[in-house]
Amino acid sequence: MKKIKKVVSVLTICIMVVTLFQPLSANAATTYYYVSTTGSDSNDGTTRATAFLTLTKALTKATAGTTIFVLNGTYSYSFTFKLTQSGTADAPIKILNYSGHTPVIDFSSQEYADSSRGFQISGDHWIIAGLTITSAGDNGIHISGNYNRVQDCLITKCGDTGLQISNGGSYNTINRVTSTYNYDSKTNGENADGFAAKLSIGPGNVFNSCTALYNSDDGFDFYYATNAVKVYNSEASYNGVGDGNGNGFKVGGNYSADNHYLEGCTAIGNVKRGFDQNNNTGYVTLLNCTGTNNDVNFYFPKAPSSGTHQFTGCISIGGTNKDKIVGATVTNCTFNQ
Ligand SMILES: [Ca+2]
Ligand SMILES: [Ca+2]
Ligand SMILES: [Ca+2]
Repeated sequence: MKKIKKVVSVLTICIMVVTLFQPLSANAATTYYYVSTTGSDSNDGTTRATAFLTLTKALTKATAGTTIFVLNGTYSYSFTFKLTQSGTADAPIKILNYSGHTPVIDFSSQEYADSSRGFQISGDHWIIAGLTITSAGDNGIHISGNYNRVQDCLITKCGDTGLQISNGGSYNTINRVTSTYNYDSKTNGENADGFAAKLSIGPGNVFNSCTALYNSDDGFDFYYATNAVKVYNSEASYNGVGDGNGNGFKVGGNYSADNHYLEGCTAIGNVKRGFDQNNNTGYVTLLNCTGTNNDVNFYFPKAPSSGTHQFTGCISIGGTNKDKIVGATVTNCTFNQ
């Protein structure tokens, strides 16, 4: 009995020592802050009852492992949130809606200018989820960093592309984001896409179940991406306003050879093309993609410089002008040629 007691007390001491000397990183992984329209920036921000008033204040606390919960309400900002710090793979930095809440981040007081983005993510390992982001002077979200994730957000009424990856951004994942009614009014709509991964991105960028509707330029634009993008189960419909190009999925540009992959994607009622090669000299894979009632549903008029386009299980329905399919291996598709 004595022996058992001794073992138990030794164990207790061991547990206490372990608890006392837990590495700091374990604590860092559980740091939560709250932002509320009824909060105050002189609070400590660590509970709902002592929430901060501004996201600006919460972001001054953000290091690897920080989670910032944003509660219901509209938060108006006239400047860009520059997310320059980085999380890690195990401890990303998160900006999330508080469970069941639908906060709106409103940038309508921003100047209409190329520098007026809503969130500019040049850091790595950020997660932004559950926010409505509206009326930025330029992009709602611009990503040039790596391993970031944006999901379950609505991005709308921005003065340029809703969500853009550029400048080498790599391994970013965009899940279930809707980007709609983005419109660059001063240039009569020629630039604002729903989503863009264009102008020199890095590898590994993926869009899952995203929707681009009623944007002035293109739904998805991969102009001069210089690396392949993957898109799954996404929709680009009714894009094209004013001087906008009005393509659903613009999968190339500037004669860059980028072997993009699209699976289960749908393009309906875009002013110009549902799926548009746009001078991509690489080959594009389209698996189970459908174009319906675009001016042209599938427009691939040029053979790739190497390889062949891989079109499988694709369907073209309606459309004002005929599809153009050149240099493709076509399997089980119904094109209108
Ligand atoms: Ca712009
Ligand atoms: Ca354009
Ligand atoms: Ca475009």
